[in-house]
Amino acid sequence: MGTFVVENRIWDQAETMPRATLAALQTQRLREVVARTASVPFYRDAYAKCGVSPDSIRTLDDVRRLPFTTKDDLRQHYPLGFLTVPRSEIARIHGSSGTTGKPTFVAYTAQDLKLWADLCARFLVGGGLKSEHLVHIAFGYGLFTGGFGLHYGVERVGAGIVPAAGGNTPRQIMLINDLQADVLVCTPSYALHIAEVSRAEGCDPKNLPLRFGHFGGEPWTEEMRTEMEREFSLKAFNNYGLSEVIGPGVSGECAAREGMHIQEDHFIVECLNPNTLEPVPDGEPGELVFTTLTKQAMPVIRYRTRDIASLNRTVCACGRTTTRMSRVIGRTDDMLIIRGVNVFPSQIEEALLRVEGTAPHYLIEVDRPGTLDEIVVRVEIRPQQFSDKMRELHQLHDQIDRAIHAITGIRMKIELVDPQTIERSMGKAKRVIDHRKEIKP
Ligand code: DLL
Repeated sequence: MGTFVVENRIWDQAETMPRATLAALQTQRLREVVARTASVPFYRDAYAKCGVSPDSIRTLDDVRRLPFTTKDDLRQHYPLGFLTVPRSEIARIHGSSGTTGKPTFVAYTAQDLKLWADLCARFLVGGGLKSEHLVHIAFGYGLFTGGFGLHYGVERVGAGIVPAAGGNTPRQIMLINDLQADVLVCTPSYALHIAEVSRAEGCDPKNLPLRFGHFGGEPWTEEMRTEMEREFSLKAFNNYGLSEVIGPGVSGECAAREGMHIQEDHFIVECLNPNTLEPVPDGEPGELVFTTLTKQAMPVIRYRTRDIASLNRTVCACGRTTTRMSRVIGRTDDMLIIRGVNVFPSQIEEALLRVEGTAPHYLIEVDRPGTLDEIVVRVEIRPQQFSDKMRELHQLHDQIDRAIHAITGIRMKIELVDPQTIERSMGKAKRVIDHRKEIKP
């Protein structure tokens, strides 16, 4: 049983459906989405190859007969080759925050936008949002799904919104303070940055009026949650999503905060071994794969997220019957392989946050100067820990070295850097620079 930190509230009774009813609904919806997507040449060809038709979908397990969709498939049909409705029905277009090349676009009909707002309302209410709250949204408003997605979710619940968007942190703090916002919505790394700037300006973040935080859009750790809750004196909730599937609203934590509830009446989730593409047992990490069941403009079938997490199908203390996913522990593509060992940046972060005196700002640089991979972790020390005593700095260095070794099993080069020297981001933090990718064989 989870420990409740906020009142347990459920937005939509669909979240508590008996599993058998849910399975029947999912199967019916799966059949419908297979029929709808057959108008997309990519799926039409793929279905012909796999020998599936809507009528051949009889049970939920039949999802495994369907073809996968990857980001690369979307790229190859740039810009809107996966559209299943006439262009005139498009109500909005968003794009994924790709760091290289062109974005991948996702289209929504008016009904998709309504569904999206409802799905965001579900996790927001699960994490304590009430109509009397004022919510400060510091996500970018634009092609990125974070700003608009959360905005309409909050609006659906009936709470007030300060659409601050990203940038100008001192001004964000002024707005939070002057308007007395109760809830902060942004990436976890930006929330920590707000705390830090507030402190630098002589305002203890605890004195900000914030009481709840809904953070998502990038990986974070339990240690970061502890840090954030201590800094701001708020309750922090995790929510997950990706543009290709709908944006934020795919899953989110409830008051029990023991995993993020996947909105399974609208998405089928699978957790697969990324190499064999066979399902992994519950509780074991694998790649999450989502099929959208009800999206109209651009449904995706078995979309490979590259996100690594595990699933938990046990019943939650909150009463929801939906499967929960763990935190995302990494991506198949930011997974670093250092001298043969798989390392996720989140493991390094976990190690750093265990050591008193380090700030949650770090940069991992990987290189291969000769034949061996070399990894350097630059980590900021806290201003209050800043010391010119060599002995203390050595001690800190050794503690970090031991913590990283204990968690990842490998030794990395640690460089302690001055406070405020690692670049801050307004959106998703950049944690890894892999110079090896620049080396062409
Ligand atoms: O980041 C959607 C979103 C916005 C979710 C705001 C939550 C809040 P994309 O830009 O397409 O969409 O990036 C999706 O971000 O595949 C994950 O790797 C990562 N991600 C999103 N939420 C989380 C989270 C949005 N809570 C990619 N924990 C996903 C870990 C997350 N990673």
